[in-house]
Amino acid sequence: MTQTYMRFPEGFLWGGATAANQMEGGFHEGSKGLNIADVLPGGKKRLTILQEPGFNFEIDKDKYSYPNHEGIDFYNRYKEDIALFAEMGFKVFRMSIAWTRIFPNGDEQEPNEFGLAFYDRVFDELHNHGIEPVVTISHYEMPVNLVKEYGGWRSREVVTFFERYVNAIFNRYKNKVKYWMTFNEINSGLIMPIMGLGFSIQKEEDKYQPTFQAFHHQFVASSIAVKACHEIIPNAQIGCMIIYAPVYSYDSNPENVMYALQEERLFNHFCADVQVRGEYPAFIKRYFKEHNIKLDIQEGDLELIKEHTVDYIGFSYYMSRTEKKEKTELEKSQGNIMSGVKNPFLEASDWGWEIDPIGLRISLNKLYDRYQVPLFVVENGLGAYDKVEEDGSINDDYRIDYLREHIKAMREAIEDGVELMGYTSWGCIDLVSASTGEFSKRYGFIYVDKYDDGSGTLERKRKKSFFWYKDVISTNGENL
Ligand code: BGP
Repeated sequence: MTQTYMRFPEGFLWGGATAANQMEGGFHEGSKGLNIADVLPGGKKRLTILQEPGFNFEIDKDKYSYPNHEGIDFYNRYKEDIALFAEMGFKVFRMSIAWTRIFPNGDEQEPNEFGLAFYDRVFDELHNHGIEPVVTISHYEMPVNLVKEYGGWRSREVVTFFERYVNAIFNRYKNKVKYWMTFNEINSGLIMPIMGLGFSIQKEEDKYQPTFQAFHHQFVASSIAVKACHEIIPNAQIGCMIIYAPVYSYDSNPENVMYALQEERLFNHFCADVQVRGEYPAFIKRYFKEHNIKLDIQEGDLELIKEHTVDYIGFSYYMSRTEKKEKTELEKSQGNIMSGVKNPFLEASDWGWEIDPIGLRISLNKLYDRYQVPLFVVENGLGAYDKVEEDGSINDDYRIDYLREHIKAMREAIEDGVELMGYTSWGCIDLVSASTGEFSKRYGFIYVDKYDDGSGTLERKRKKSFFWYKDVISTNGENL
């Protein structure tokens, strides 16, 4: 019997996802200040810097001139890019606002008009094409001044600066943006504190007290944003955003099953529990005790967190993770930024990210079972090396295969009863990789002529997947 699939629900939000620091370029145009991505080197050493203790931010703006400073020059080419998204039929476009365009140093009293005006132009252009923006308020781009002067999210003062920032953007864009998200991949602070929490760990012990204090500040900031958003833009929806990678036990040894459960709760559920359920879960209280973590919680914080929970969960899904309590160096998976062991049933991308479409169905079901709020897959995709043929075509069938299987998995999850708002695949146009700072790790439907050594014309070209995705959207997921 052939299986018949339901269509995706009417109004399903198909689109693509990006982040300001990875695409805009124009890093000092419009009085923009420096953010974290502006002072990180590109290339292989970036991942080590992100994960290992000891990095010091330098505010030498000329030291690292590539790749984030130039990105793909969306700052000047946004009209052309948005026209291409419209050609694919995008209903939504996920992007972030660079905090440093609005408050260049983060701690000013008044917002920067040039920055505000830039996003007005982008939102207007999107609306001209019938595309709704989905905006991440903070996507790995904290102002460097807040990192240097205040210690990033370790400092309570940063909550006040963030409040000023969100009030400025909600008031300015209240008639232009209906879908918001607070912090991109907030749980990334557990594995990449520089990106997630705005500070670099100097020694192993920093993984505990300062890290979780910084999380607490972000949770308070997130609730302040949710409250302000609901007050200023009553018809808007605001979500959290987490990395979700279901954790499988390597085998049925209860020791490993328990270990996988603990890793899953800490990495996948801790942040969502606080932001969606509005309270610190029981398991984290035990973790705090065992690691001697004592949070400085001010009066009213817990009430604020309880009362102002998010409307939906946005999450990124790239891979699953397989865990074992004791693992040898040989067993460890290479490249999976969340660590774990190799899963013998899965193939991996060229960067070691294990490809697991069923894992997306599992993730959607686990999240929905636990939280019962609408879900939004706001990142998913395959980073791959692309080749431009002599006739100019780019035949990225591997990307189509990856996306097709993940879209099928979403369709299954919808059949399972999951409430899914939409799907914005990551890097719908090639952009700078967050973890490696490389250009050669491409995700796009649109190829950008730009290379790791900084050369390239920045010309845009439609890949084979461009036409495929266009068909997927126009048939609301029927033609895969
Ligand atoms: C997520 C980030 C994105 C993005 C993506 C792909 O973690 O939210 O910013 O870049 O992963 O990762 P990478 O660029 O490292 O391949």
